[in-house]
Amino acid sequence: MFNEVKEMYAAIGVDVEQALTALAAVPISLHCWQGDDVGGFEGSDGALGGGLAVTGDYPGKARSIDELRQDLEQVLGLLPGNHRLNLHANYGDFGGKPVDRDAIEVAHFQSWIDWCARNNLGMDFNPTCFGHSKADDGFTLSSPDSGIRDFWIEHCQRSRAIGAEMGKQLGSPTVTNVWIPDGMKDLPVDRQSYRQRLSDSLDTVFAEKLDPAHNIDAVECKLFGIGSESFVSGSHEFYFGYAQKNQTALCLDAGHFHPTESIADKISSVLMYVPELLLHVSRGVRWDSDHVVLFDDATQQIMQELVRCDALSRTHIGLDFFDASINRIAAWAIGTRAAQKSLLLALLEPRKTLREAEISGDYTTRLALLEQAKALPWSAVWDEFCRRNDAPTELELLGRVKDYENDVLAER
Ligand code: RNT
Ligand code: ZN
Repeated sequence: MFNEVKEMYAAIGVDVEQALTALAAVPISLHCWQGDDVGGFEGSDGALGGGLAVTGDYPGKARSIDELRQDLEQVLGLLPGNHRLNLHANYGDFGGKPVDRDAIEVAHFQSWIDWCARNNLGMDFNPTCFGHSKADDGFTLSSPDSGIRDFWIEHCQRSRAIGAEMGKQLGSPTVTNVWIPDGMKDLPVDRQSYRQRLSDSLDTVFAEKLDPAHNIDAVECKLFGIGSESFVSGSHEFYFGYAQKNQTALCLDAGHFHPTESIADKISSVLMYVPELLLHVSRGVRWDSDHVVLFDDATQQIMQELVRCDALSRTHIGLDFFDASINRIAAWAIGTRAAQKSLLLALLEPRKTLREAEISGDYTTRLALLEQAKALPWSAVWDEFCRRNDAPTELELLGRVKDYENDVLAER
């Protein structure tokens, strides 16, 4: 079957083996927070806050670092290819002791670095500027209170240093992504001062130059959140300008724009002005920005743009969703595989022919070929990729998830 499919693609000028090699070279950064509903391991049971909300109470959630690692190992076994771990600062190994956010150190993350080294994973990192009493009034780096700002500046500075050490030890740069929840439920009368303070705080956070071979800084915008419907300090325009001026990476989260706005069309523009891109592949549904990623038009269009713009080498692909209403391992695996399948489909496009049709004004051929590409048996190529990488094929996936649920999750 696979060989026939390969010939079919060869007939339209697509080299399947080349596509598989390219797919294998793209790691997806797995977000640790799908495993425990963004809880973390600080030992406090505080509210998540920051406009983040996780709904559902599916049994089997990871309650400790060991359980989260066990689950991640399971997920990694369900994914073809080599990936990365995206860790939030509140997931440190604090040994049961209270360590406030302005006191985190590399030592608290050493066991994660070691675990990643053993599992052949690169690491990405995030300061955690939510789920904390000092973020309860809705502001962190743009707060009018200088004491609050200083606290979060210290946390972000420490996070960058930790990110750099992760990247150094693992021999692959860590993307340290700053997202803050700052915003207002109702109409502000002084948007400007919040943005000025945010800009100043970020300048202090990024003042120390770190080796880009170890740490890459990224900033993440958002249009609105729960409780910040009218205003968010770190809007798209704000961070696009900031990233451009300071040449940091820009993070585009697929769920952080107007409900019908796609981040796919932004990629070719922002990459003209910022050096690198971080993607939070996610799925917005009405007011929620974090549903499990699907193999849908939005995800396919993002991956098409990365391939068509030849942007894979300048893009870090991460995921950002959390669903507690279904098996969390399934959520992780299905969402990640959906991103990978979308990338594969993009890599299997007859790019040269499509471009020739477009440039010569033959839009009929362009449209026909794009429709044709969807109907080709690309899923046989995906299953082959899974088999070569010792991962379950599409039809085998659910059984594997259910086995783990019965053997491990049901005992929790
Ligand atoms: C929130 C942002 C952010 C978080 C994670 C947990 O809207 O998308 O990336 O989801 O940092
Ligand atoms: Zn995000």
